[in-house]
Amino acid sequence: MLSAPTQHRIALVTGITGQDGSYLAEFLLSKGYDVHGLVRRSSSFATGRIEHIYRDPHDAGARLHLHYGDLADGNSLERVLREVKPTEVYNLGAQSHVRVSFDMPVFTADIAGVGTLRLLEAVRVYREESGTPVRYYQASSSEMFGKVAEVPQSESTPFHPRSPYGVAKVFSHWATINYRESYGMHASCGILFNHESPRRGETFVTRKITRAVGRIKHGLQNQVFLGNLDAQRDWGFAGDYVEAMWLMLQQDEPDDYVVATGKTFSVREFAEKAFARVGLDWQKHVAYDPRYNRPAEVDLLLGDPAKARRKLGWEPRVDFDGLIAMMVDADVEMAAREKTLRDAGFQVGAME
Ligand code: NAP
Ligand code: F7E
Repeated sequence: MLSAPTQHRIALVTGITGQDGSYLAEFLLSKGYDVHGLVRRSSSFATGRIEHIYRDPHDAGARLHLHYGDLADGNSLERVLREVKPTEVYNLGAQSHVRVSFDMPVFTADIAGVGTLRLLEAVRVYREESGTPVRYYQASSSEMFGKVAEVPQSESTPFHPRSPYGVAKVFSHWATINYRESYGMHASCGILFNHESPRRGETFVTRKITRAVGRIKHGLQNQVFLGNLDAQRDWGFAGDYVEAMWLMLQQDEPDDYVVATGKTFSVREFAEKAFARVGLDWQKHVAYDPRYNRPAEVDLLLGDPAKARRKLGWEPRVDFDGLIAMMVDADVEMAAREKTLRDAGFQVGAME
């Protein structure tokens, strides 16, 4: 059941510069929130996904505020909470790449695992000291199901993570539930299955494929190297999924929800359809490179979103074909701009 807002709504979002953070910021601003984002210091700007909000001709830009802080630094979290005085906190910050988590397991555990605990603890103290009833969202992941115990996966499916990332997310998931049960915090976990968009990081498989399709179409490259084509994922659209995050925090009671489409496809099917969208045969352009395999793989993810549908009234709007069309079309346009730059003598390239 939706609870009516009783006060001016202020959201604090960690991971605001990421894919989900950018869609969530847009969504919350459209609902009238003041949105505050935690950004970490780096030598170049990481704000490309939210820059357009500042250029918004209406007042949304004025309601978006950024604060330096890091999930590795508990003091910065405490300071930002005191400054912002949020009514809702969305913890989306993480080292979110599964393959990279095998290369940087301790860092991944520190940010995606212990970082959550630092934030929960800072929220607990802030809430007790200020008497403000803060609501908390935790970005849990279908990677927690890993070597799946059943198909489809629901809120009651046991976890069996297969990567340092998945292990860290299980820790965060249970830490969040523990704070809910120990301190009566309104803390909810969204167990989100893979969700993508034109803003998806370029090293995740969907975006890597659609970037390659755009660049191959415009003659900027000829091949893309991929790992395991047999892996199956339940892929949705990030713009749909951030609404589910918000809905969880509008309920009277905190809870945990699977957010998914209820359909699964292989990496091979994604590649086939993405290349077909621009009239290309994927088999002529996709090559195998074992470097992209993982020490332990998650073979099949398929979510059961029945609880989110029933209790939140949430439904995904974009299907698999719609997602591929949206991503390919955006990346074909991006490659056209790259080509113009290349033809004008600038160096352009894409990271794998
Ligand atoms: P993303 O694009 O990789 O964004 C991650 C965000 O976390 C970025 O804003 C990043 O900042 C920030 N971050 C990284 N290290 C940090 C640190 N030490 N302190 C503070 N912030 C830090 O990820 P996403 O796809 O938007 O996913 C959002 C969240 O949902 C993540 O927690 C992810 O693990 C989880 N999740 C994602 C999916 C999915 O399919 N997308 C599914 C389930 C769960 P920089 O921009 O500075 O790097
Ligand atoms: O891999 C296979 C790979 O990196 C998907 C994160 O957002 O979703 C994401 O994690 C599949 C895997 O996403 C390549 O082996 C083949 O089976 O796009 P991905 P992911 O690992 O599922 C979950 C829900 C999260 O929570 C994470 O934060 O594709 N695959 N060839 C490849 N993957 C990549 N990245 N690159 C390849 O070349």
